[in-house]
Amino acid sequence: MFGRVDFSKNMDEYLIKAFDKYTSIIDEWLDKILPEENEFPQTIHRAMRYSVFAGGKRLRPIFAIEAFNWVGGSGEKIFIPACAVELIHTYSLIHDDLPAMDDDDYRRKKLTCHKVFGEAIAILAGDSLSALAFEILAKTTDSKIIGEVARAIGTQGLVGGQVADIEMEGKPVDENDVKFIHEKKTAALFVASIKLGAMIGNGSSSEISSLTEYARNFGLAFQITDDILDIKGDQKKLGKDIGSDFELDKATYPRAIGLERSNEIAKRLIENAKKALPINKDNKLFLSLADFVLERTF
Ligand code: GRG
Repeated sequence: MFGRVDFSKNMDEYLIKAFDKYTSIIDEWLDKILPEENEFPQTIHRAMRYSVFAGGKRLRPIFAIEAFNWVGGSGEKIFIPACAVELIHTYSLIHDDLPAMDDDDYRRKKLTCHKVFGEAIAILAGDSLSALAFEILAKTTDSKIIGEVARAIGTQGLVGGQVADIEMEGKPVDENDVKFIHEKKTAALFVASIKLGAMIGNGSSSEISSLTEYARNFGLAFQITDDILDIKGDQKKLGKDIGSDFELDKATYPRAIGLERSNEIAKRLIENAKKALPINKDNKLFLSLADFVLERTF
């Protein structure tokens, strides 16, 4: 029923199983949360579901759920907030793909939302995913955590990073410029997702700061490998057009410092991410996800 990523390529058995387990739980909750397609006005509900179920990896809700478990949380109270971060992530992808932004035709191996439903509905689908995310967070989560999520996607986070990204197109950029963009545009939502899980699970301040450090390094490395895949990736595996960063003369790590050094920095960040986790805990999934960033083809 749901579009799913095929996790079976070049990945270890443990990670394939973990992704399968988590994505099916997350998809079931997302299905319960999202309005039905036949609910009036149908077009917007179809567009929201089209993009949410287009086959994402669900990394951000996985971060939230795993952080919740890692700090000793139990029960089901993490699932709805975890879905909220995936709704926000999907909203950011829909808007990022719009003609006024990156102007991409494919995402998650499918036509982008605006290509199927038109620009107006795609903008509104993003808006309504955001509204729904905060509606369900408000019903389930304390205001401090909601504030963290809101801050992460505003001008100090995703929006700020996206603005800098747009304004630096075609301009000379150095490592600091791209680091700023990538930390805001990409790492901020990974950080907010992991903190949300740890805070809902009543994690200690030292647990929250370890996870925050892990997610910050992970998120930055993730965007660097995204930049690298835009140059060296396989369009079919990636599920979206490649070469678009180059076409738009985007501020990327490879453009600022070259491919070889970008690879080195991604590796160093992943080492830092792993080192941020205390050794007396079960870090297996977080460590495997960190390795996945360097090996990923999608
Ligand atoms: C306020 C939420 C919000 C958005 C407005 C458009 C925008 C500002 C920001 C763009 C942020 C963006 C799309 C950053 C790129 C992050 C990234 C690497 C996305 C791909 O993540 P994956 O690979 O995607 O986890 P899947 O498809 O697997 O979910």
